[in-house]
Formats: sequence, structure tokens, C-alpha cells
Amino acid sequence: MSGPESPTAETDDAIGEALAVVARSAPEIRGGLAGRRTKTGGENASGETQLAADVWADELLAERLTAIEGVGQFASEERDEVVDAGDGEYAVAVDPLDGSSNLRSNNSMGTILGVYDAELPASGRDLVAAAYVLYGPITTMVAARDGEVTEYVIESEARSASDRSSGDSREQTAEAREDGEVRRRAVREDVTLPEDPTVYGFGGRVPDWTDRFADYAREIEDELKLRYGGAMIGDVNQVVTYGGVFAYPELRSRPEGKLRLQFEGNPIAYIVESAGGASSNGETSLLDADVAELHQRTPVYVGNEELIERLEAGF
Ligand code: AHM
Ligand code: MG
Repeated sequence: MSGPESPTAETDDAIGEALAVVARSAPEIRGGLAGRRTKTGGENASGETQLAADVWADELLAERLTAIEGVGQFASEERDEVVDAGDGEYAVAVDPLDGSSNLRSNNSMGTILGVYDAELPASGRDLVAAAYVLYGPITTMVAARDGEVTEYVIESEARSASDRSSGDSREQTAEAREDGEVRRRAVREDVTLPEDPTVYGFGGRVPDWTDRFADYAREIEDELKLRYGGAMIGDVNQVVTYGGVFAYPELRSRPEGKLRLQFEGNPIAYIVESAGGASSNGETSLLDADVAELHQRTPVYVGNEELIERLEAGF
């Protein structure tokens, strides 16, 4: 890759490099979506139909993340088994395209990364970093490491001087990284959930909700504004931005919910908790959930602490 490289402390180690690889790959993943909206005919480990884009993003990230010195395992929502990547201490888990059913209707989607200092499947307490990319009107990345959460804007080529001067000056912060041709610009440091929550988004069909979740939902509906987009990353990012609660709850037909602990629940819980919020599987923080297997599902509840406490109190 050409273009300026400015190594920083964060890219000097495997954890920082994994975050950098995801950031660097984001414009390419985004750019490759247009021709890959078709079904492959295959299914992933959770029994979901794969799109060409799911498989392609998985392969791209697998190749790049397993090449990092210090990464010993790679796992993805899109493949059955953990890939052995050598001697490295860290394991990376990805959801290459979260919310890919939104591709057909051209709504937002994401990419999720968790970096575990343990063999997979691992507890959320073994996470040392996590990040998500949101492919919205612009491409952003929210990364958590060492208890700090940062939001970046990802741009695929150096912007011209006139572009730079036309932006909101409050968004031009000191920290900017040049990862090859991709620029990752910090636009919000020390991200924390706003204290006065305003939005909620709940997945699953309402008649399939359990009574206890339906009771909770009724309370929340009176207080907050519905914002549900069908991609967890988009929905969680609204909660991180405006405050509120996101749930993909336990269902009558599926008490274990839909989302996967290693690839979705844990990384999102790590980010939301690092941003001062809370997470739950209905009983305990997702980060303390019992780990059974790589593709295990879990109910996911994340948001402002008070809203998650109320959920647990009613369960
Ligand atoms: P995916 O990773 O296979 O795309 O599935 C996860 C997605 C989440 O992003 C989202 O919260 C949920 O599935 C939406 O499911 P539904 O279509 O049932 O609302
Ligand atoms: Mg997903």
C-alpha cells in the first residue's frame, strides 16, 4: 500500500494492529458491497443464508488478521471452526458484516471485532479491545481499549485542502492516523453514553416476546423514542450517541435469543460498558456470561445503566 505511514504506540502491538487492520479494510469492504448482494446458496454456522458479501468480507478479514504477529486464533460468525493462526497470544473474533440482510434494502450495516487474550470460545472478561465499523452515510469506527472509547471517521484517501477546511472544526481533533491510503480521524474521544437517554430499539417479533420482556418494553415505549434499523451496529451506535437501550431479547420460540456471544454480544458489551453503560443477558453482564461454545447465542441488552438495571430487576 502506498501513502504516508505514521506508526503510533497503538500500531506497535498486535491489539493495535488488529484495530488498524479493521479500519484499513473498512473502505474496501464498503466498496465491494455493491456487486455482492446475491445469495451464495451456503449457510453459516448459525444456519443463516450467506450473501456473497458475507463470505467475501470474512475472507478478506481472515487473511489480514491471521497475518498479524501475535494473533494465534481467528474466528468468524461466517465459519464453523476456529482458524489456527500460529503462536500468537491473542484470539480475534469477527462478525464480518453485521446486519447483512440490510444489504438488499440498502440500510446500514457494520463490522465487529473482538480481541481476546485467551483461547476461543472465551469469556468477555478476556477481551482486551473491541471495535465496530458502521457503514452509514459515512464510515465510522468506535473502538474500546484500556477502558477508553474513541469514535473515528474513516476516509479512504487523503482529503484535499478545501475538503479539510469545509468540515466542522469541532471534528478536527489532534489524533489522526494515516493507515496507508486510509485515514482514521478521531472525532470523539472518551465517548460516554449521554445521561438523559432518548432512544430504544428492540428486535424480534412482538408476539414472540416473553411476558417479562413485553412488560419492560411497555415501560420503555412510554419514555423513549423507537429507532430500530435491523443492524445491531447501527442500532447500538444510536444508543451510544443519544443514550437509551438496545435489545435483541429472549424470545418464546428461542429463549437464547438470536445474537452470538463471541462475535456480537461480548464485543458490544465491552464497548458499551467502557463507555459508562451496562450490558446484560437478562441476569448478569454479558461479560460474565457462561461460555459454552463458539457460536452460542445469547439475549443481548445494552444501554444506560439505569435502564439495564430496571430490566434485570423485572426478570
Ligand atoms: P447477522 O450478523 O447475520 O446480520 O445477524 C445479526 C443481525 C443484527 O445486526 C440485528 O440486530 C439482528 O440480526 C436483526 O434481526 P431481525 O432481522 O430478526 O430483526
Ligand atoms: Mg451479526
